[in-house]
Amino acid sequence: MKQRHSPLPLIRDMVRDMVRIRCVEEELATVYREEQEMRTPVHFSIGQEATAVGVCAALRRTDVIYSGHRCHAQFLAKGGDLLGMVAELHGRENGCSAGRGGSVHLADQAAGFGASSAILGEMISVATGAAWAFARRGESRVAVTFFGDGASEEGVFHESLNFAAVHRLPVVFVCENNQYSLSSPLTARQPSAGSISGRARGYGIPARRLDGNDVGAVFEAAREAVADCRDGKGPWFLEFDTYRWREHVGPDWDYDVSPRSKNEIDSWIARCPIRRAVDFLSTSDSDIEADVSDWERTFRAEVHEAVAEARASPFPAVEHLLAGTYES
Ligand SMILES: Cc1ncc(C[n+]2csc(CCOP(=O)(O)OP(=O)(O)O)c2C)c(N)n1
Repeated sequence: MKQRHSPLPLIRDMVRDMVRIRCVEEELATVYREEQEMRTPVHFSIGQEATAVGVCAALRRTDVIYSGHRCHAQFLAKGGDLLGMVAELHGRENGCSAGRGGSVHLADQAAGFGASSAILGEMISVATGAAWAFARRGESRVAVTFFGDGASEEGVFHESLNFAAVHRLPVVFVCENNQYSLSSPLTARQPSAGSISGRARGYGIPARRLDGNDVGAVFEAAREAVADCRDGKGPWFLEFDTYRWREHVGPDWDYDVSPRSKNEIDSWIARCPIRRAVDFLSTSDSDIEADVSDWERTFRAEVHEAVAEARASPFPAVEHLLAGTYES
């Protein structure tokens, strides 16, 4: 398939980042199934890596992103600390949320990953508030919120878009439209007329709907949106069509146990964002296939080291149970 023309070294870097995320999630899925060490629910983004990587490649470290339950890919793409994430999934004290939050409550302020939350749509409003703060303080920073097609059905989605449009806030709304909310397909939940990005246009927000498995196209769209936000011409709305390969929550495949048929899943696996970008590069870059294999070895070893270190780390002490809560 055709790839947009971002600079080739950049596409190479984005391939490396996507491979890293794929390796981290695949290895975590394997050890999750084998061990009972991780007691957090996990929502993997395997198959959706291009949206996180393409958008984050257009951001500065000082820009801040917010996400929902399916947040590992964005956390890593923004530069979040791998051990902090893996230890958090293990409920350890050195986890990025001190072992209190699990996989749906990641945070890394130094990397510009503000927060994630499993309350559907919640972070859309928090990102809008962060963008308001950036604008009021005159800071050249952009807030980005990632959410699914299901979250666009929450009331807070509409309130936040309207508020951002009225105040022209530097926020990019990124909808990862993976076609399902749990096992409920988009076609059964939303009217056939119109689209999610069309609703954003209804609030006067410029919006684009693109192939979310084309990392170059994702990056180019994000770059334009982020530049406009930095110039005071925000907000922007980007809807990316993509697909998660595994079950909604958990490490397994869900072939034929939901409305998602094997044929449908396989047709999306054939559109793998990593394979597509590698195929595109390999016409002019004879080293890319070998480099991908090297990266895979390196990243799989890296995540195993992080898992071992997390498991050797202490759980939060009982006497610190209330640390970080309003009561303390
Ligand atoms: C306010 C709220 N309502 C319902 C849920 C239950 N819930 C968790 S994930 C989910 C589906 C989310 O679908 P989508 O936003 O498309 O994201 P995806 O899981 O497909 O990435 C629902 C309904 C929730 N967590 N919060």
